[in-house]
Amino acid sequence: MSLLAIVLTILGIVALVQLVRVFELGAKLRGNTQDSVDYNGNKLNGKLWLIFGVLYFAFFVWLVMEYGDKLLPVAASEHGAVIDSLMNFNWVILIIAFAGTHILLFYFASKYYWSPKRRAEFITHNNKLELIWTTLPAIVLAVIIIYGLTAWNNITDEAPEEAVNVEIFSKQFGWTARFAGTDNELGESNYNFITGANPLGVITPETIKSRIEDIKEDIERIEGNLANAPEGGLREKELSKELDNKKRQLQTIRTYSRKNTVEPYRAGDDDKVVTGEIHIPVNKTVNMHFRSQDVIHSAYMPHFRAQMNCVPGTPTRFHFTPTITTKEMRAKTGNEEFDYVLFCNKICGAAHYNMQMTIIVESEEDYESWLAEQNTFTSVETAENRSVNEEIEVEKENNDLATTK
Ligand SMILES: [Cu+2]
Repeated sequence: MSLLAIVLTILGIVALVQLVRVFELGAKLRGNTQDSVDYNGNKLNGKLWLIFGVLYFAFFVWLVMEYGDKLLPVAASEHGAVIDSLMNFNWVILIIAFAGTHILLFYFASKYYWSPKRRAEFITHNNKLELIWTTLPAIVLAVIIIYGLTAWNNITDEAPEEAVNVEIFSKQFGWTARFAGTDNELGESNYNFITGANPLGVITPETIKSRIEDIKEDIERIEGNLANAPEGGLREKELSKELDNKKRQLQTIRTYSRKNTVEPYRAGDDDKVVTGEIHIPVNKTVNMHFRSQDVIHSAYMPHFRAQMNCVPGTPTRFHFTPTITTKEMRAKTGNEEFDYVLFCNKICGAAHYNMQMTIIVESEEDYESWLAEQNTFTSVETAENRSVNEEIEVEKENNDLATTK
């Protein structure tokens, strides 16, 4: 069937070419050549340009009226208003330039169609014109860039001290948030500490201890397997490679317990780890810190006019002040189901569409009581807490001994 289709297509093209040749031959016999330009035909084309121009602008106006409100939703953050006026300012300039150039284009095309009564003027150079069309765009562009840079510098400035610190952690495919707790300080974190129970790799004296224990167990297991593996085989090679990796990881984690005091790692103790839905206070600056476990994601919160890439190995941040609560927004939009949303704006893999998180903006009191209900990071392991400090000290001494040896 496909062969038949190909043959038919080729035959069709050949027939078309022959048909065109017949027409050309016919025209030649009648004494018409393509070179001769017809005055009436040109005049008609000129008029058609004008009609096309009118339809073109009518289509533009229709597009704006039909889809104008499908652009960004209502801005719900302090700097959102700045971004919107910057955007509108650019739109005004664009529309003036677009309308001006296109009106002239259609007007000239319709007016200066070919006529035997006039000759085209031959202009090689015009200083005045060159000056106008170079300086005017230069001034307009300079204004746009200066306006834009100033707005951007203000938005990306340092967050104020009292800002609420929240970490947004991304991985394929979901978000996990961490709130700094009562000390408003996010505990340190490192990927070497990521486990099922500690998905964000937060470093606390407890996680240092349990990680060291886990890895020691792993090493013992691998050493046991290695003893049983046939000598010189592939299995032995793989196991010794795995053993090297584990030993290196242990070394890295031990550097955290070797520091003079483990107190700095107490900041992570009261951190709250939240998934699914986060709450933030209205009219208070939220300083978001972004991390990624695997690939580049992009945290996008269109209502807050906020977007920041989440890059593995490179923490990023963005701060903003929400100005409208979820409740107010529901009343404003008349949509009882309205929710602020955080979603991934980088195609990061098969379930990219699933990377969404609801954000609830509420009064500071509501936010505080919500936060109090969330689980503290260490609450799961509190039973064996406090005595850990001493154990880590012992571990530290052992390490020091091992190093001096
Ligand atoms: Cu993603």
